[in-house]
Amino acid sequence: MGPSAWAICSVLGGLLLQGGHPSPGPSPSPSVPRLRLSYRDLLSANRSAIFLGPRGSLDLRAMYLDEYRDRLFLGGRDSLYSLRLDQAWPDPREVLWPPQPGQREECVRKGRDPLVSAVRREWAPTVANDQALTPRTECANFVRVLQPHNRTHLLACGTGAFQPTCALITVGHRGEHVLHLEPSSVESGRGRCPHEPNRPFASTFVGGELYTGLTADFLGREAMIFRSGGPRPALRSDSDQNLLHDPQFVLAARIPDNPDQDDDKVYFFFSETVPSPDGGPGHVTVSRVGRVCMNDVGGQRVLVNKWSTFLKARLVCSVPGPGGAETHFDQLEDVFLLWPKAGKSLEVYALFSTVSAVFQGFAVCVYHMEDIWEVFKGPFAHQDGPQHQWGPYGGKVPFPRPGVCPSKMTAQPGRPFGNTKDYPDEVLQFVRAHPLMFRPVQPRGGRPVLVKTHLSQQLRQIVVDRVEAEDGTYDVIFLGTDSGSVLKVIALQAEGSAEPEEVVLEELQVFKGPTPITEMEISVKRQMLYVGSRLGVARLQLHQCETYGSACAECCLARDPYCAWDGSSCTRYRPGTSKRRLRRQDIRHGNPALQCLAQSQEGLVATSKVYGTEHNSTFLECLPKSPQAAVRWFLQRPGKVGPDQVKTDERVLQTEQGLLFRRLSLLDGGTYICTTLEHGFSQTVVRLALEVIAAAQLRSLFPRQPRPEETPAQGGLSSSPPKAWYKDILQLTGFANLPRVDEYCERVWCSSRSRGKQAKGKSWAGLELGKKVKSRVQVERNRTPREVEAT
Ligand SMILES: *[C@@H]1O[C@H](CO)[C@@H](O)[C@H](O)[C@H]1NC(C)=O
Ligand SMILES: *[C@@H]1O[C@H](CO)[C@@H](O)[C@H](O)[C@H]1NC(C)=O
Ligand SMILES: CC(=O)N[C@H]1CO[C@H](CO)[C@@H](O)[C@@H]1O
Repeated sequence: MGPSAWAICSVLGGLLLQGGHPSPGPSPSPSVPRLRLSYRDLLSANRSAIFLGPRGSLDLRAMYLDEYRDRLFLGGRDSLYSLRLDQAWPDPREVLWPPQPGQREECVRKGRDPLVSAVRREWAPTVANDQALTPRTECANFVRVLQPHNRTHLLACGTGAFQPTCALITVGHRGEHVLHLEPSSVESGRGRCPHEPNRPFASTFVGGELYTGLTADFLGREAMIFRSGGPRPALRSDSDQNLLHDPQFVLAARIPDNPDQDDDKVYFFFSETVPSPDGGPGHVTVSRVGRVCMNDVGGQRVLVNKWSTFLKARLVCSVPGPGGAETHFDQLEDVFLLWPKAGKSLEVYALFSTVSAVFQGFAVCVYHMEDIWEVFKGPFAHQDGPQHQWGPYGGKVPFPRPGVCPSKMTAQPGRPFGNTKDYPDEVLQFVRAHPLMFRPVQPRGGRPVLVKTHLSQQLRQIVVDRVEAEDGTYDVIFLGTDSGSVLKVIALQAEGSAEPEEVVLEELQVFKGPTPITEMEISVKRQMLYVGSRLGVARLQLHQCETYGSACAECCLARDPYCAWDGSSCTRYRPGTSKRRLRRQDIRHGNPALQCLAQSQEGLVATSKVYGTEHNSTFLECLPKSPQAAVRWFLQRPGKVGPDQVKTDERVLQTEQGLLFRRLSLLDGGTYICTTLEHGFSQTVVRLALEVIAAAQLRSLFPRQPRPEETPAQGGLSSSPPKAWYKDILQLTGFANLPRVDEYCERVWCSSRSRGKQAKGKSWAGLELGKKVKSRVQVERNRTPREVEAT
């Protein structure tokens, strides 16, 4: 480990210590999700629905959420789909779009096939690893562009087996559900779609033109920002200047700077691998925001048909360490634009990862668009001096200021500068030589809103919803992981603390297997998240408040801004409704003691009777809903005043699932109370009255009888009480064998229910003996089957 690696580790060590609560006892870290829902939980609760296409996998590469038409468009391998959002899911329309005749064969011949690996090695040094693993499948048409062309058509572009192709897709007017490809519109997609299915790529369709950030050649080396498709000549980056260093594009979007439409720009978010900035050896990864004017038409003599307004700046997302050293998160993973209500400035939520080989960390930083504008108004970066260090450009900056759009602002008497072709050569030369701003863009608050450093999975996608709750406005962050799950998180800014408190509300396993999430779109109107992976797409409800439980305290402890206690259940919180005063919600502190005074927790939990036998093991189950809660057991002995906390030792163990007695003693009898402590709020989960049956008493009850195998199967059992097998049952009731015990008892005893006693429970009830020997307790509680499965 080099010295820099040590620095990073110690910084993060400090960070974790600051962030974590050094609380004693078994209280897990707050970044443990409060609720984990499995793939099947989500489906069975109708929280999610999945579309994997007719072949079981779409090989999805593009997704476009069209809220105007209420449609979701999907681009896969050799196919396109349309799903309706407002009706039964999925009801798809499909268009097959394979490569043009001969293209697949040519692709294979050109070396995108493992058999021609010699050629391939020579050709593909820059091809990313994941592509190299699946070369044969690259020779297909992966749809990577899906953009609204006009009211009736979409523009779609695909890799076309390494010959990018575009076409118009008829999607019909609003309310219609049609999808077909216009054969006459098929044309080359060079510059509009990358050749490769997996290389990072961004596009946006604005003002009748498509803006793309991509590598536009077969070898994947010529990185550029490209504009095409309108009546104007296509415009591209100046490749001589090396303006982009191996960029990985994440997002492209039109963002108006001010009400003057002439000043509108398209912004690109990406990371680059640049030569070490301090003149040292090697390369470093940095994240960027870049922009071009929409009314850029290139220069007259310089930069002909090239961008004349392109500028870029660094996006910084770092955590200060104890010694002043910063830990940087430099690899941009995803960007989400949080469009404001009128009068406020746009906020840019960006998800970053570290590029360090030593540890894997992720951070979310938020940038105000105003801060980005300020940086573009600031000094240009200039490389000078003996070591070619970077510094602010100190000389005279020509007019119009390089990088500004031709508009009223640039007009001067006699020199209107109506378009970039009018700009003096001097201005174009300057922008060509100084595309980088000197100052980096700092995040809001100077630090990330979220840092995750010890995750078992990686974070890939981010979507944010601004939610109004009773005690304020919260940004709910949805993070898509590489294991097919979505984390729902809020970051609370505690008063008087620089560090935000992170609350992971839910972890939702959207896809069955561990497939990386590659797309995520939110529909605030529908309160839905559309989550895409290579396999397909899932529709996921943003919230399902009843899942948190049926008690006020559970609803309150969930701290979900979408949910509140309405007096009888945990439901969606809607600000400004007439029932407002009845609503109980406390996101900031999650303190049910204040919010749920009327609710008596003790009263809600009934005492269940449990039997155990002397000298034998027994298990008292207690599964709290939240893994964040600390579990404590108390014992109320008959005749004693108050309950005492259960003392654990070698004989009595506290496990994650409950209390295990290795060998029961007659003195263990009494009422056991399992409580959870969370945010200072104590809650009773289970009350169990344990009665210990003396060994001698049991022996006298059941003399030795034949084993179950020796008795006739089915029907023969009902005539005599099944006393015979109690010893087998007792042997089996070690808690590792539980499923088998249930199975066994089902088989052996349930057939004897016909004796007339109406059985209540699944396997034991209705049989006196069963009740007595049962050592694992099926406690009647508010847990539904899916919660059991989720734990
Ligand atoms: C499942 O959820 C969808 C979307 O919210 C809804 O339209 C549908 O009626 C629900 N189905 C059931 C059976 O609850
Ligand atoms: C959309 O564009 C297509 C192709 O240019 C054209 O045929 C169609 O009429 C246009 N639709 C509308 C509503 O303008
Ligand atoms: C009273 C009783 O049935 N005790 C049993 C407890 O478990 C052991 C084996 O673990 C048996 O041998 C005892 O009979």
